[in-house]
Amino acid sequence: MRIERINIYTTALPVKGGVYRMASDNVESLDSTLVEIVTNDGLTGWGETCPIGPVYQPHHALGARAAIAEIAPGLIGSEIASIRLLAKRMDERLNGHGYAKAAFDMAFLDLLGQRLAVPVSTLLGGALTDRVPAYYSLIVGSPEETARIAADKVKAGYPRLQVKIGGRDLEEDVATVHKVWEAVGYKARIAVDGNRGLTVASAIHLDRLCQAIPFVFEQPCNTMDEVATLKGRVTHPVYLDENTEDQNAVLRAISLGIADGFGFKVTRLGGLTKMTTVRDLCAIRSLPHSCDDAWGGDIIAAACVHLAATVEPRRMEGAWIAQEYIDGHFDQKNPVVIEKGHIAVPQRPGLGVKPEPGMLGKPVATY
Ligand code: 0XW
Ligand code: MG
Repeated sequence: MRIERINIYTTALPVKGGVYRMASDNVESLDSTLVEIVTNDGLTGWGETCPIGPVYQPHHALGARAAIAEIAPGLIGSEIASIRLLAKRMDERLNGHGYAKAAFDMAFLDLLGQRLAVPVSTLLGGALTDRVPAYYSLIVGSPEETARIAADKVKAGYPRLQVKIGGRDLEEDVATVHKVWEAVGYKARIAVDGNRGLTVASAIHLDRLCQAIPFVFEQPCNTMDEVATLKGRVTHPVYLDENTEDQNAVLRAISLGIADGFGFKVTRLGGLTKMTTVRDLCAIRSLPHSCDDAWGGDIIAAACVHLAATVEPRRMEGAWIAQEYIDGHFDQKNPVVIEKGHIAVPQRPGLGVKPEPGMLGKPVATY
């Protein structure tokens, strides 16, 4: 099975409700890039990369497409058999830019799964479950409104909530965390996500002012060095998200003992194959983590869910997919959907999802 053609598509994913508010940025519409690999035996494999704007992490949609343009011509004619060989070929075309390579990695696995008639979760080591927990991300909002939505989402079946804070007065952040806790208590696990927006001083204050509330503190400060200074000074477990820019960053955080868990993004870490390495490193130290991406449609959602199914359930912090914040699906017959706060793992060969023919319009590039 050889790569005959690669088509690149773009599509806008507007935010349902108008705006997605985080400490680091407010976004209204996301620019997703899809890779379709067509093989000589007529199979198609899909990949996707969709940074949540250019500020959230050091990746952006135009950067993804520029990187894809460097890589794609060098893949034409390649055999889809060894994922490692294909990764090497990509590295020979371009240094770094894992978030663009991630889209190809997804498409390779999608093709290999279809060829071998197994779901991608099998290629990632094997699923431990056929249904993974999701979590709901509560954007930065007033304490009352955030608590109201939190209670609704717990009623709808979400086992975990992520409360966004930062970019405003400490008082409002503290009140929001308290109100959410009063509204949901032990009925859901809570992560409080600063999205890099807090100073070390504010993180310490928030920790003390919310002492008795059992939450995990996600990416409170901007850099890994700032987060490292929290060790021993805060009582809540600290998770890293945005700072895990590649596998080496994860290895560094684990070996320094500065992270009690992680919010992982599949494309930021360089794709599903690279994610299996950090998944296994986390397993060695019993570290919990999520299997998310910054944003994306059904292709990214399927990738996150296949991976999440391979994580030991006690350490699985959920798979976040953008469904609650976008309208519609790429795949209307087999969409990836959240039901009662959980997501069924696709059982069809490969990723198990395909954009409806023609829905993405004409490719923006073909190789
Ligand atoms: C909740 N997320 C997974 C979606 C947005 O991209 C931000 C992200 C996070 O945890 O920071
Ligand atoms: Mg986060």
